[in-house]
Amino acid sequence: MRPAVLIAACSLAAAAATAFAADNVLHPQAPAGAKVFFVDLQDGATVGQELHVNFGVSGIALAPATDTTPGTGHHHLLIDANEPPPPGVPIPKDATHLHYGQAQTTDTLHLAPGDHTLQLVFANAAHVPFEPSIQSKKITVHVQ
Ligand SMILES: [Cu+2]
Repeated sequence: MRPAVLIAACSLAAAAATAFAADNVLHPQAPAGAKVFFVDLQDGATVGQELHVNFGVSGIALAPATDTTPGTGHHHLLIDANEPPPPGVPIPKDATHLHYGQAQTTDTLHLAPGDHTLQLVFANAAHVPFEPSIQSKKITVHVQ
């Protein structure tokens, strides 16, 4: 193989590797059967303004956001969010999209009285949802 051809072949391989890495980051594939759920909070529950929630996960490994191992991720809690986050982009980080990037499985929320929706979405180290999305049912709590 002549050097020019060899270089072309090498950069093709590098491009393929980069594409694979980007694919893993922006389009992480969900293992079959992976799920997230509220451990002890029922849809329609009446709760206090200080609400302790426990996040469950099965079928996929929990890891802090600093761990970029493919096939791992962390919990996100959506509070009163209209739609689950779209695939291919990081979940926003704001008052209605909480990240648990230290692999936490619990939090204490402070909610105003009234009805609120809660939904868990699992995402990778880049905060991008898996495909298909690993997400809980969106539940409603009545806060007294
Ligand atoms: Cu995140």
